[in-house]
Amino acid sequence: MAVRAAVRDEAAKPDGAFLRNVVSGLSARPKRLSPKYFYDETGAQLFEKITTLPQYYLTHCELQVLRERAAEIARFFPANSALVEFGSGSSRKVRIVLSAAPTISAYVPVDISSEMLNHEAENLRRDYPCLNVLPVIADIMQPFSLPAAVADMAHTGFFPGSTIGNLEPHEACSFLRQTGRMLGTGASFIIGVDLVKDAKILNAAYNDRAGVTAKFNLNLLARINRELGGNFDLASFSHQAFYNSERHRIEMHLASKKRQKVKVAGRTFDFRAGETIHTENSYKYSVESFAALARGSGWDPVAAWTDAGGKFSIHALVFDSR
Ligand code: AVJ
Repeated sequence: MAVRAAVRDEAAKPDGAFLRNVVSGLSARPKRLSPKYFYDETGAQLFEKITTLPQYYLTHCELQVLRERAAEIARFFPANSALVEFGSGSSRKVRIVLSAAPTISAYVPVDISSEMLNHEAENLRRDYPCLNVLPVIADIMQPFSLPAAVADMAHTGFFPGSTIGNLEPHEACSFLRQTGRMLGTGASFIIGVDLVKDAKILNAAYNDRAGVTAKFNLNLLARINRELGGNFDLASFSHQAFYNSERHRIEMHLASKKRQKVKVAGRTFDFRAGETIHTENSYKYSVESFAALARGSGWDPVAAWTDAGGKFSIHALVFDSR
């Protein structure tokens, strides 16, 4: 109970970091905003809807690999170990792992969005009564402490969804190093990584016909209006997403349809017609290029599985701090 109370207090704090990111990002050229702020309650719901779209193959393919390889993945969870999930969101994927690996005695979901975190923690406590569920509200890109209750256990990281693709490759490298130090020598890490593929498939996944991805992108402006007193007119910005093949990444932007001024927290920002705010990168790797990145970050890539169509990969890494 004490854990849940602490979690609620943390969530009530106004997020000064969000204001700072918005002011510095809208003052920069080109303008940019961090994708971690997509996930307020509305954004998290819109993202869940994206994962059900037929064009958004990432989730379907990753679930297929998790189901097919659950027994092999379960071997990376030693007896009485703790599973630490980075950016947990909905618990659909971790349930497959928990059901296949009864050796897991503690589950530490880490997420920046507290609503979903607490809700999913409740459901998991109900469905896995022997599991110690210890949620942590934190920005996974910043160092954070593991709960004291899991300090002496073996740790296995779980980072599904290709969220690591939001990072620049050099940032992914520092993230992996930092995570290795936190999980400890001998720890394993199970990571979902989206693969480079035909640009048509990639572009379709980020430009769905129902317009949910557009809503998800525009919700960032709505969130600025709600939380930071902004006056963005959502109708005068449009969703843009395209594959940048030189850099192996999907880029998402919000483009101003006209010349305009927008106010946020008492400051004015000017937009040229067509000027964009860069809101997200989603890097794509080959199985080999990701294994090389892991190797360069202190991890041994020991296994990699893909779905039948070769669209999505799950890697198993073991930390070896030479
Ligand atoms: C959650 C970061 C993996 O990059 O595919 C989905 C977010 N953005 N549609 C991704 C997202 C647009 C997603 N990640």
